[in-house]
Parts: sequence; C-alpha cells; structure tokens
Amino acid sequence: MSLLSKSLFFKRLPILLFIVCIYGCKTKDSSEQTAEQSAPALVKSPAFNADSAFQFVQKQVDFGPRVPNSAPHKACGDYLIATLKKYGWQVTEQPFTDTTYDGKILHARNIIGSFNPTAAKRILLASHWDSRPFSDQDSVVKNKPVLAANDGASGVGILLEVARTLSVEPAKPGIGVDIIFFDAEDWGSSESENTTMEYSGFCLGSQYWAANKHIPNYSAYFGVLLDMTGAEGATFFKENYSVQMAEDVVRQVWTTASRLGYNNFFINEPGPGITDDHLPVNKVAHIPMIDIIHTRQNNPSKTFFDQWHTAHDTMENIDPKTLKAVGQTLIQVVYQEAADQPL
Ligand code: AHN
Ligand code: ZN
Repeated sequence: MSLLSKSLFFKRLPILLFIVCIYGCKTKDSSEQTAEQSAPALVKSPAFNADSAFQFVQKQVDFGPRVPNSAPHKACGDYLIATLKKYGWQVTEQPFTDTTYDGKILHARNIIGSFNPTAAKRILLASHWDSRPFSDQDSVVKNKPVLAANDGASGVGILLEVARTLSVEPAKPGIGVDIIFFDAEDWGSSESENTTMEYSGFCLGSQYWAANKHIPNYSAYFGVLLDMTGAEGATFFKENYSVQMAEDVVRQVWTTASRLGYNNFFINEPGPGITDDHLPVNKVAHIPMIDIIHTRQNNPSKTFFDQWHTAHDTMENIDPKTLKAVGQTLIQVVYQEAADQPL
C-alpha cells in the first residue's frame, strides 16, 4: 500500500468500521430470526412401512373376531406372541381371569413385548387386541361379534410394524420400548347405567395390568395408546383426559406429527374425554399416557368413526395413509427421545 492510499484508508476507517458494524449486526439479526422461525432439524429415523402394517391388520382380521374365550382369540394371541418373538422382542404373557358386566367369566391375557429390556429410559406403546362380542351400534344386526379391523386390529398392526422396523433398522434407538397388547378392553356395557362396574366394564386388561405390572417396579417415561387408528380420513383430536393427565406428551406427539406433515390427521384442537385403557395406566400405574383415538368434533350423536361397534368395522375402511401417519409419528417420537431431543 502506498503512503497516499494508506492515509486515505485511515481517513476512511471510521466509515469502514461503521459499515462493517452495520453489516455484522445485520447478519447476526437475520441469523437469529432464522433460528426463531425454523425449528431444529428432526432427528433421523427409519421409514414406517404402511403396507406392511396393513398386512398385520389383515392378518388379525383373518382369524375372525378375537372375542375372549373363543378359538380365534387364542390363535391370534399366539400369533402376536410369535411375531414379537420373531422380531427379537422379549415377550411376557400375562394371563388373567375376570368377570364381565354381564356375568361372563373371561380367560384373557395381556401380551407385553420389550425392546432393549435393560434400558432405564423406556417408552410404553399400547393398543387393545380383543374384539367386541356384540355389534350393538349396528342398525340391523346387533348381536354379532365385530371384526374389529379398526377398533382393535389397526393399533396392534401399527405396533407390530414398529416392532419389525426397530428389529431390521441398523441404527437402533438407545432407549427401551415396551409394547402392551391389552386384552378384554371391549366387553363393556353400552348403557353404562346398567352396571356399577368401573369404566362400565371396559378396559379389563389394562386395569389388571396397572394393578399387576409385568415387572413390579416397572415404569416408563411416558405412554401412548392407540385406539381406532386406521380408518380412512381419521381425525385425532386432543383427547381430554390425555390433556388433563399428560399435557406435555400430547403436545410432543401433536408437534411431531405436524412437523412430519400429518396435521390433517392430528388436529390441533381439543376433543372429548374417552374412557379407555390409558386411564388405569395413568391413575393406578402412575405413568403419563395419552390416547390417540379417532373422534369427531361437534357431533354428540356419534363420537367415533362411522362403523364403530357395527358389522362394518372391516378392512374396507382401513387406509394405509392413516396407518402411516400414526406409525411414522410414533417412530419419530421414539428417535427424538433416544437422542434426548423431544419436540
Ligand atoms: C366408551 O365408549 C365409554 N369408551 C370407548 C372405549 C372403547 C371401546 N374403545 C374401543 N372400543
Ligand atoms: Zn370398541
């Protein structure tokens, strides 16, 4: 640099510094803005195969209605156990006997699968696997067992696919996952005034498990229950007991679903409170558990999906798109927790 240009440089230094400062401040400003506007990247997680999940739903329905004390119920239970074992999950069978609101003695079993059984941090996923013994909401045939493609098999199918996905995925999550298939959820009274039983006689398996956990000091970070999670165009409003008892988990799951682009299924609005298997898990086992359940808003005459407790709860109404939205959200929640980056 010549003497002349040097002196010019120093003369202009304040202006230069001013420009640099403005530029610097501006870049810092805009980078802060981007950080505020765009959420952190999602943790990498494996894809959930909805066609495989659909096949797991089909397989259960092919046994016929899985009504406790029946041969298809026994056969399907054996199939669920064999499938979890095939994917390397540790299985605990929990047989129990209970009496229904209408005086039937049921021989039932909860089925528990554990992934990373020794890990301290655990997430609990659940769904009921039994079928309702009567189609009392059907306008024509009211006394037939239901096929329960959506009200039962859909949640189980999604969880079997979660089990398969974790077994084949090389980058396994470093936390524990437990899947519980609750039995005898759906033998409840449709007219709850007819019974003094807790939960109107629904949720026998989850009540039994909550009072007799498969491992006495078992606990989980949180739980997610699936119920009626397979119908075409399903809407999952924020179930009210879940919001009351496990608000953070509701927020985390709905935020994750939204980040994955599933907000047409996971509606960011309050829904009704539903008596379901998550209640004993919250109240008796003291594990915060939410319920992802298909409800409608502003329709007091029909709370659930159209074919609920009718002869038409069949495979025709099951949509792999719905299974994908729920299954991929669960996988993402598990991997976010494993990376300690819950949303
Ligand atoms: C009531 O109808 C009170 N609860 C619904 C529980 C249920 C039945 N989930 C599936 N089938
Ligand atoms: Zn039901």
